[in-house]
Amino acid sequence: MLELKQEWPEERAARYRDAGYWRGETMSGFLDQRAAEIPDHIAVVGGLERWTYADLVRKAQHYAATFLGLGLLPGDRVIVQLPNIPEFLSVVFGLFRAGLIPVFTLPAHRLTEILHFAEKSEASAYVITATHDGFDYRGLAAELQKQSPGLHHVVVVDDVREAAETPSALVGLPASVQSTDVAFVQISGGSTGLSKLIPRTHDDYIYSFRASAEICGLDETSVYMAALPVAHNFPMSSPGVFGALYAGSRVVLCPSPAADVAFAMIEQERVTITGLVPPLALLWMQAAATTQRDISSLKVLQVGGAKFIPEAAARVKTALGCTLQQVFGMAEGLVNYTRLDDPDDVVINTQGRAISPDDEVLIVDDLGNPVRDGEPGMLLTRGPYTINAYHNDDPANARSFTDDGYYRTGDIVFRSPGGYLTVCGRTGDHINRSGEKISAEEIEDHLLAHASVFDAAVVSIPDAYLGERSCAFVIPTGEKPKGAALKAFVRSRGLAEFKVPDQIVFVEAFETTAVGKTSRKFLRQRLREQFLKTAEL
Ligand code: OOB
Repeated sequence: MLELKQEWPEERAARYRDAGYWRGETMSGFLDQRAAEIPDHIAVVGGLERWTYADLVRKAQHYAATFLGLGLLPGDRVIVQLPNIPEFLSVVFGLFRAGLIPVFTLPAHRLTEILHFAEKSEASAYVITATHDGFDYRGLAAELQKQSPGLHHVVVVDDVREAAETPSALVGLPASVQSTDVAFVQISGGSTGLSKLIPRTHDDYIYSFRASAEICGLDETSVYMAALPVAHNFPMSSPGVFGALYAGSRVVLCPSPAADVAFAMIEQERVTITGLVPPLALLWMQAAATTQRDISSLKVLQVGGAKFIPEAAARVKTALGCTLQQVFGMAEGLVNYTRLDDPDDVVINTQGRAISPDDEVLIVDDLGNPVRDGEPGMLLTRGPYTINAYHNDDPANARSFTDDGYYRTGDIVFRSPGGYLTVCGRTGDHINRSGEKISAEEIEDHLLAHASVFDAAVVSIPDAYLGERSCAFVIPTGEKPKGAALKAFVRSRGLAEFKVPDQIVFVEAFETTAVGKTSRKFLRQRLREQFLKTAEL
């Protein structure tokens, strides 16, 4: 099994320790500490469950014992595909406690994606809920096991839930877990081809959410609600459920980000802070005008994952009666926040500034030379919680990191005084569809697998609601297939629904100058421009 690691050059690691960012804490360790300090404080609310910090630790112990009882060994990787239910936390903290490595996936992922994660991570177990949103995860698990022989165990939380009520033997933290070890694996947005695996260490991740919790003013009186899928880095750690637990706050797991469901939760639990992607923020603002629910407890609405346009950002305070916080982050590390006491102008027009004084942010032109403040350029970064390598992916590492360890974010930004960043666009060819990232290349490859597709190019098209939607330009081999049939074909390849092209446009040919693998980027750009020109007519 290929070792999972994430290492910083010793000089930088020493600096981060000296500065007090990396404190030697572990995921299991911090939760135990909180449970010792405030055992009876409510930690997690969701579904019909309401757990104290002591309950959460006990349930995590039970899961740790369950996993080790299956014969899993510390260091083994476990794919976790769970929605926003309390068991997400008992399972994940159970895995941490057992020294097992969660590999986080989204509930929307399907066979092709999970198979890829299972193979890349060499996972030996898969944790699911039986069904969610009408989808049968047991069926997916059965199919997965057929195709991935190394995946020996499937744990369905519905089957162990009842047993979790009975106290189990206390499972100690395996002595082998160090704060410099990889704690879990996150999944990249996948700008080129398939998603990459992002190993994060206890030290680096805990620093990012501890500092985030401070920036967001969380304490034991705060109530953080996860409305977005909790496996995503934003609701997980910015400050997310982990930051909230670190701060001794209450975590509310909302089963859906729909305004009616979420507003009921806000009213019931007196939620003080939550995070959304821009399209949902627009819907919430609309719904707030007529809601019967009392959402006055909400003090902070975070918006991130995709660009929030200033016109919409300016309306948050009046529409929802709370402070807006823009969040610009990435699963690879760097997270920027507007601060809660920033002037309106900064909160509305920028995506915030980095968490750490030691986040090194470089904005460079095509030749790699730094640009002046106010001028757009490519954002490169390194720091105490930004990774230095993806797992098991040399080509991606060669592309994504500079020789001196900067991560090429692919984002085009400009910097204003005080280090605030405004996102203007990106260099990569992915579609940011309502915060969900779709790799153009990945979808093109699926389209090309269809017998009637001679060539395909997938591009992002501006969309008033989604921010961007995906449009596939397709050259048919002979007779034109139906657009709906092609969409169904992509869906049948076992992909998350959000990756199915929103629109399919058939064309006879691509400009010859723009064809060929190396000029794919140019082709996509030309197609987008032509589409937008005709759309304006
Ligand atoms: C978050 O993480 P990822 O890994 O799904 O996506 C990262 C990318 C960024 O490189 C950028 O292209 C885009 O998403 N992005 C934004 C943005 N926040 C993220 N683009 C414009 N404005 C923003 N506010 O999306 C993520 C991770 C942690 C916290 C928040 C978001």
